Amino acid sequence: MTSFTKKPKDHENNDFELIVFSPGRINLIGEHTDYNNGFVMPTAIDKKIILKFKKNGTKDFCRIFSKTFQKGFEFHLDKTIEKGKGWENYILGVVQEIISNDLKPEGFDCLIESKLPVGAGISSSAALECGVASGINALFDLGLTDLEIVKLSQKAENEFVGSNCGIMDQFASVMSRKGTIIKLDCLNLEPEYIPADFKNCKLLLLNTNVSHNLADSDYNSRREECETAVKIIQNEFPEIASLRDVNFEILKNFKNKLSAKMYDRCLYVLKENERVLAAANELKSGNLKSFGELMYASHEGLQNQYEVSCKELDFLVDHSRNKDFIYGSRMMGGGFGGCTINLIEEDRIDSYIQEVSEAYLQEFNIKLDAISVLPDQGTQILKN
Ligand code: GAF
Repeated sequence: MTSFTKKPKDHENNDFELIVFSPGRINLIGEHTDYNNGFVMPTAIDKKIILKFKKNGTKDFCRIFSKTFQKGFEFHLDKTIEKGKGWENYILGVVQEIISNDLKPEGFDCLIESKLPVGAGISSSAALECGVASGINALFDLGLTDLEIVKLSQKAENEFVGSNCGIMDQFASVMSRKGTIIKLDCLNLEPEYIPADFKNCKLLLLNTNVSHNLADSDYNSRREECETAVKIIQNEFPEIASLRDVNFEILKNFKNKLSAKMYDRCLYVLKENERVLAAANELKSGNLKSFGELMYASHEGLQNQYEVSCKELDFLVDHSRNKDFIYGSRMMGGGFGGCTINLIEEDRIDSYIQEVSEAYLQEFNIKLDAISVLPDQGTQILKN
């Protein structure tokens, strides 16, 4: 694999055969539940990565250029693909996964432009993986279904990148429908599409602009803690496959057999699953205040029991409290930085952004970024 910084000359031409719009995602509630076979409520948003593809006439030579990073790299399609650095691996991992599925793409060029901030917790990585998988699939008529693209992209992130993520981000990026929120059962991957009717409110993301170093390893260790707890419970209940099968009573009986931390992690997951189910009903019934209270409760669990928040996120959530025009606020995504998601009355958004940005700057000397988001369609492909 070779890296370069100059955009290839023929990437100037507008002769790309197809354009893929691959969205980021938000998650209203249901954090760290996906890899425990639980429930989540994500959707794709109107901020996307745009990927242009064309065949380049070779059997196996591929060339990628990112307009955003002003960097590119080229590689050959091979059974074992050499690892690159950072963002390159999300692409290389997907290509490797496609090849190991015995599919036979040929050489291609790909030009990428991202409108998604990296490290903000809106899943630029899943958008990149799914965008690449969808583009190669369409360019070479490989016949992968949307769900296969979702699973293949997650596997690339797990095995090639080494981040043990669940399925939520890839599922939301590909399968979302405009104007709806998905209530996803991660056990059977059955989505329910709920109209995103937030009345006089909007969803506002506040990006802390911090992403703490240990995010990946701490994420993986949370997952391990849950899996170890399941193994301990399996000693007495072999039929239990994941935390999804554990109820509050069983968990209570294991309190002395699990470490205090492990017990807290599991308790959080069980409660968060309950909150997602309740939140879906509140959204369907239009009870936005109750919906918002569940968001606050979710944050509290993530902060104190699951311990994946950080002081910047906590500050933003605390700052939003006791304001009658903000119904709910919580950290979103894996944690340790990134964004909060806020359900806020539309006509108060501008003044709140100004006020909270000043307070945040004063507290941390960091600029806050506000991102208004709309629930949008999953992956879209335009053929030239
Ligand atoms: C990250 C992961 F990629 C998701 O699978 C999910 O676990 C999320 O963190 C936490 O809910 O975005």
